[in-house]
Amino acid sequence: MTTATEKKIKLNKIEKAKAAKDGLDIKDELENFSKIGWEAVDKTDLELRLKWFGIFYRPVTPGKFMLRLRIPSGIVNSQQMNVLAEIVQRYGDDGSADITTRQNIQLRGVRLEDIPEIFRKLKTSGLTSVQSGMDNVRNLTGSPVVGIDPDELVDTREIVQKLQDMITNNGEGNYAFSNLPRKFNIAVEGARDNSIHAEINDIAFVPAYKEGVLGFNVLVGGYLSAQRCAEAVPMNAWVPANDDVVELSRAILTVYTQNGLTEGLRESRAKARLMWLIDKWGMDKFRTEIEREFGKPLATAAPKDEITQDKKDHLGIHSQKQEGYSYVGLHVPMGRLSAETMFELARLAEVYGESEIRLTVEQNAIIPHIANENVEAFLGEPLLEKFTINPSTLTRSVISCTGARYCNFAIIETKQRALKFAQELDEELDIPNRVRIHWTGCPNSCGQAQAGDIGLLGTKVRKDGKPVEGVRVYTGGKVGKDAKLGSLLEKGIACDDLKPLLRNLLIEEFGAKLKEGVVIEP
Ligand code: SRM
Ligand code: SF4
Repeated sequence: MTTATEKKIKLNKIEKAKAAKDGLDIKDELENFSKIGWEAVDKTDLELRLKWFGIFYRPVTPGKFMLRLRIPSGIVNSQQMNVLAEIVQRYGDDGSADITTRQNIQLRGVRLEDIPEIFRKLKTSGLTSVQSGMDNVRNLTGSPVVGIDPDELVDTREIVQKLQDMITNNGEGNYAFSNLPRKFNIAVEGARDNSIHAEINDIAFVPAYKEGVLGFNVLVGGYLSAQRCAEAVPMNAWVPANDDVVELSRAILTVYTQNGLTEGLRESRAKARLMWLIDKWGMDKFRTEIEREFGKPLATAAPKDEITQDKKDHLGIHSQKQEGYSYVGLHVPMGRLSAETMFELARLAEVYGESEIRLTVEQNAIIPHIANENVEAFLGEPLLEKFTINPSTLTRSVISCTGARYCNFAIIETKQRALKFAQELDEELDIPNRVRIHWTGCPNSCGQAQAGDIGLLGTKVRKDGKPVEGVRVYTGGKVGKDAKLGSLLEKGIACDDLKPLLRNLLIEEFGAKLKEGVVIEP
């Protein structure tokens, strides 16, 4: 075997750690970690390898871990939600959960000593957190209204579940894909509104007809990062809506991981995402290599895809394709859940629906399958005062990454600030249409600043000679049909000075008007 040294490849630090011991190798040590306590765990196991099981050491809250689940297409049942709520409840004020920008759930406050028991409970309820962090395939996204959307083209649930089972070896961990050169995002869209943000996924399957058969065109290489943001590009491939989606994903992951070393992807973390391989090879060679691994000829792309709608946010009451039933989208401020609200979501899904809750990439929740005659009673439930169905314009669409409260990469606090700005500007302005403001605490862009109508990305700026929390401002991000990334408008403004800038932007670019009686001091 040719070693990295022979080829004079300088592995980066993370690659060296993975080569020494795969993240999945600590599976049998978790029980022991729980006994010896987090302070005694080897530093690399603690800060790195635990992430292969979705367990994130948080330097901001040492000893209180974050646990990232996998919730394919954001579909969770009430029994599972109750299990997650119980875990969070155990940690009192430290316990909470977040709905993430990949329609996933992360739990906060988790103690290492409880992990074996938590994992037993997750397994029994059909959940897993395996390979949800670091150089693995992240939560698989899909339409949050899959199977219930009257405009749906493909019901992708079975495909997405099979994809997750292939990637994670049915939740047991899969060494074939546990040492990718970098993180990897896959999305499978069955609706017309590009609810998955196809353009920012390493692989995105978007619905398209080929010779009258419904399947998917394939986009590859999309990602956001501190160094580079790239929109996914067409691979000139089409697959039918069946197991070929799983097999093509397997082929792409295999080619990516097996060529990582020789093609330089394991040298610099900043140049390791799939797009770098595509750049290096060119699309023709990339496609040929994938086709070889796929084991049969790939059909060329359908001439057009079926993404014909603007992106929906799914809030409010909507008719389902099942006659007589509705789904109701609830606004979860900043995606943050407490044990109490999680129990309530589970209860409402049981009482009014079919024990199912859906999560969205806008960090909100949907309760589907409510008989139309029960919708009114549902709307009267106390939880709907907190998680409303029609929040004011900016509050409705604001999303945010974790930020400084828990994330050590954060340059600024995000969630509280995002909500406050949205609420205050909603008080001042009448805004005719939705404006999606995306906050992200650092250039990693977990809050997808470049996808927002307005994107705010945390940075440090100088004010009165001192460094203070600020943001870079992006505008022009478009989602849904003809999605595109936004561009930089302002390279640094102190958060304290941001409100007038946002107000002016909303007035000049988004048709907002000052509400009657509102006077702004110059
Ligand atoms: Fe992210 C790293 C949170 C979606 C790009 N992301 C992190 C870490 C793990 C850093 C850390 O160890 O502290 C953050 C954990 C903070 C915490 O305690 O919650 C973190 N990312 C998040 C979440 C929770 C943001 C949110 O509040 O919703 C999202 C979890 C998704 C999930 O369920 O798996 C999240 N991250 C994203 C997205 C958006 C997306 O996938 O649509 C992106 C941009 C898209 C992409 O990846 O191409 C994103 N996160 C990053 C990056 C930059 C990746 C790169 O190639 O450079 C990092 C840093 C890294 O990987 O080195 C990062
Ligand atoms: Fe943390 Fe930065 Fe991601 Fe926000 S964007 S969660 S601050 S890594």
